[in-house]
Amino acid sequence: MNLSFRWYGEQDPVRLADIRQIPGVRGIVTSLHHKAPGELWRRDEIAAVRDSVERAGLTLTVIESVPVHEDIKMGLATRDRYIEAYQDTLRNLAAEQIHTVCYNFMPLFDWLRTSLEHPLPDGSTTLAYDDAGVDEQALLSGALRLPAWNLDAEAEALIRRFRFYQALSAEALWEHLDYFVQAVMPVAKACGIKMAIHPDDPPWPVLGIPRIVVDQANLLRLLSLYDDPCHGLCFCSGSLGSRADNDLPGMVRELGRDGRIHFVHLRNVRRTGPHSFYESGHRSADGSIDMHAVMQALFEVGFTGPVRPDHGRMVWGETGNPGYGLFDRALGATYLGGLWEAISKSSPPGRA
Ligand code: DNO
Repeated sequence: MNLSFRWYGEQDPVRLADIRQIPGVRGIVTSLHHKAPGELWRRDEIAAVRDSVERAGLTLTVIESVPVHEDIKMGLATRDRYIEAYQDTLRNLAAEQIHTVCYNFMPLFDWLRTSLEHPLPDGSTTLAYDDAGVDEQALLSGALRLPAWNLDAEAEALIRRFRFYQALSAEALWEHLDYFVQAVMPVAKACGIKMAIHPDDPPWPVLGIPRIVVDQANLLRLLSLYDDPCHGLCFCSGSLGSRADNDLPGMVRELGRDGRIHFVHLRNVRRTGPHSFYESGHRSADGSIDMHAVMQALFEVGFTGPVRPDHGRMVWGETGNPGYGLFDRALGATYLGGLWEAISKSSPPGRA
């Protein structure tokens, strides 16, 4: 397991030098955050980010993400030009020795929460979601924003896209995803890049907008669209685990046994209803997910790739990007590293 940490670039209040001091963390997960979706990433721009990570004594393990332009998700005629840019960006990343790329296929909003400062009894705050609290107005007016959203559309275009997706069937979204997969995976395969799709978060349709990367059946369907190891998954325990019917260790065993899990996000959630949850601390005891069982399954399928502690709570008065402070994610990293050490040492030699 290659313990890594997400860094939002030079704008991130968490510095590479801080990350370097977290026990066991040597990998960095980042992106070219200044680039708009659909824009080509040049080699010199990629090299500059990689070099700044390396100067800090760390290694750039994963690009999260190369965002997929909305026209591709909407299946518009203009998508081909953005797909070409995507293919060239992958070639440039490979030429700069970057071999794992995360992306998602969520219409418009990427991960979504209804509260960014949900108070916990210990005095920390966390991110929370409740279907009942999703406010269409707040989403469309820009009153709610999360760091992952690359909304390049003006208000009017945003509303138009929103209505477009509400009228789009899940099957049509599958077709758009398939079109993207068929165009991009041969390039990824040829240049030695592992593509890791992130599940939808939350993993169900929101406000009538379809979400399809949500459970084991759909993940298997997705993998079968292009049956090659380059076309794989980012297994995110927090996203998938916000649904009680997702058996996470079972999913790791099923989806990971042929080396199709390329990247893992580990965090815990406390489910508070069928479509509501808050993000707890990483420990199994704090949320609804048995983190030990998930890691045991990863160990058993021989997973050795990059893992990052995902979101953290805000603790000790820290402020910063929602979910992406330093302190609680660092606690998560040491906890996960400890679990992994215990699992590896208690397993018979020869296993993973
Ligand atoms: C949230 C993240 C997601 C993820 C993208 C991948 O914190 O896990 O925003 O980066 O969905 O494309």
